[in-house]
Amino acid sequence: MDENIRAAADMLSRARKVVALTGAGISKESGIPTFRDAQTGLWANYNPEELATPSAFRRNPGLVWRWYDMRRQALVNVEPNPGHHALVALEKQLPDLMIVTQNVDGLHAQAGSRNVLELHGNITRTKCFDRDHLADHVSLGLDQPPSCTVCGSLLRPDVVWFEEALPEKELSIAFEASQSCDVMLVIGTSGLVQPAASLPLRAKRAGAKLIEVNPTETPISQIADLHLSGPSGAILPLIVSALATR
Ligand code: BV8
Repeated sequence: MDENIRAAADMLSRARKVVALTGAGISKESGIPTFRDAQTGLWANYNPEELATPSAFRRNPGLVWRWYDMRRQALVNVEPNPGHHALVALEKQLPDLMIVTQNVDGLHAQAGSRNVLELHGNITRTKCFDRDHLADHVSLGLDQPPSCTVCGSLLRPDVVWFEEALPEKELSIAFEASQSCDVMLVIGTSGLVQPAASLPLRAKRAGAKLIEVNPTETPISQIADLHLSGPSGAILPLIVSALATR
């Protein structure tokens, strides 16, 4: 592992532009279950991919609202972990670091990262279903979604559901950054959800080095130049200190 840490620091030391693509794995050590972790309690019988869709919300707005309310309540006592903080430290050494996250928990910004692109929105923001009117101060613990004060349609979390298009602006910035970076760190993602999962291949095809940080192999492992196997909260601080002491 030490050799791989040194090799990763070496690649980063030679990079001008770095992108860090993160998934649910980087938030696991903050206590947020990943999408592929089994759901527990009330939600054990539901598959996230079936709840995170417009059709699920149309069919049963209360159920979907309560699922997101539970996730928002869980966020109240959650802090960024050493993995998030390592990326803040990395940004100090590599000012041109961009974080492209699939996560909706807001932990990168909460840790202090300045250049964060949220591809799938943010669970702490709420908008209305019909016209995307943003709503603030929506209380936790409601059983049913409130109605928009502007147009009357139901409120929903400001996240990108399956079968919904990603925000055009963020996606084109992510595509451009993937195609122009020298190194892409791919951290804590199973690489299954499109179009985010296509970013590492875009980077590779454009000549970037890929460094994957994940306890398990993923489809991205096949094209990665380095696979550092382990939790990002342990591995990222090692990479950052190896880079700082070069
Ligand atoms: C779209 C917000 C089109 C909601 C999420 C091809 C092209 C385009 C679309 C598709 C396509 N094929 C299929 C599709 C449809 C679909 C899709 O990809 N389906 C998959 C399931 C096959 N894609 C879409 O629907 C996207 N929309 O393309 O629209 C379109 C165009 C025009 C007009 C209309 C439509 C929308 C996708 C976004 C969905 N929303 N989130 C919410 O959060 O509730 S995705 C959601 O799942 C998360 O945000 C996250 O992105 C994803 C989960 O993935 P990961 O982050 O990778 O997490 P996962 O649990 O899978 O893995 C965790 C990893 O961490 C594991 O590898 C594990 O080993 C590792 N790990 C564990 N512990 C640690 C760790 N790593 C490091 N440290 C640790 N300690």
